[in-house]
Amino acid sequence: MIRLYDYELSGNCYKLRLLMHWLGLPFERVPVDFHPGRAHKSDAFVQNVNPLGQLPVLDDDGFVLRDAQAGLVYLASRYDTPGGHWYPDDAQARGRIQLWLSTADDLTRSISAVRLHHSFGLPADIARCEQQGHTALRLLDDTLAEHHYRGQSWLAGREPSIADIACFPYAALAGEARLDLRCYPALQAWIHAMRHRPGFIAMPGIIDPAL
Ligand SMILES: N[C@@H](CCC(=O)N[C@@H](CS)C(=O)NCC(=O)O)C(=O)O
Repeated sequence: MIRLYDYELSGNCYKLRLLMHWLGLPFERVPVDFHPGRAHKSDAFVQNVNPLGQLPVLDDDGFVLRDAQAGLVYLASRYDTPGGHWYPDDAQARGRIQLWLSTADDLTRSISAVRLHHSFGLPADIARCEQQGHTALRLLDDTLAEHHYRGQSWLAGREPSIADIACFPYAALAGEARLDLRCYPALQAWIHAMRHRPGFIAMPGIIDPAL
């Protein structure tokens, strides 16, 4: 059984919940009191689960893996159907996906940091993070607009991949970081398309259009 060390409000944990849902994988959630408990920084967590004191962490029958992007690569490689679209077996597609997995980390360092500051009062260099957040959102918007002209709706191809899942949460949660998405129309259309994919699941701050 797969276990996910999880926090309901974490966009990084949500990435793995979303992929496991779309893959139809059963999993057990191990709730971690990120706020206010800071349980991810406890001695027990740092010594036994993740030395970096971060969420999410996957445990697949004793194979323990920290980092949301690493988790997406692992789960899609291990559990997607042969020929599946989440992490295609194609060198160029994987190169493009890796590019967006790196951008996803930029979104965590920028938009997630501002959101945690506004929500929980955690310290952050707001001006710098806002500027970096907008840089990443602009890059996503420009890319998606260009892809749209070529009849391609997703970040790394004609089908959604783990690149889309990795970048989705903190782009969709930008409003909670008080970043205005109105100047990113292609990005907004992509968020809409993600939310309307069959089998989509929500998280607080990202609404399920079916509900
Ligand atoms: N690169 C990591 C970053 C994970 C991360 O920053 N997680 C947040 C929760 S969403 C966290 O644990 N923050 C506490 C910290 O960085 O000390 C990943 O993608 O999983």
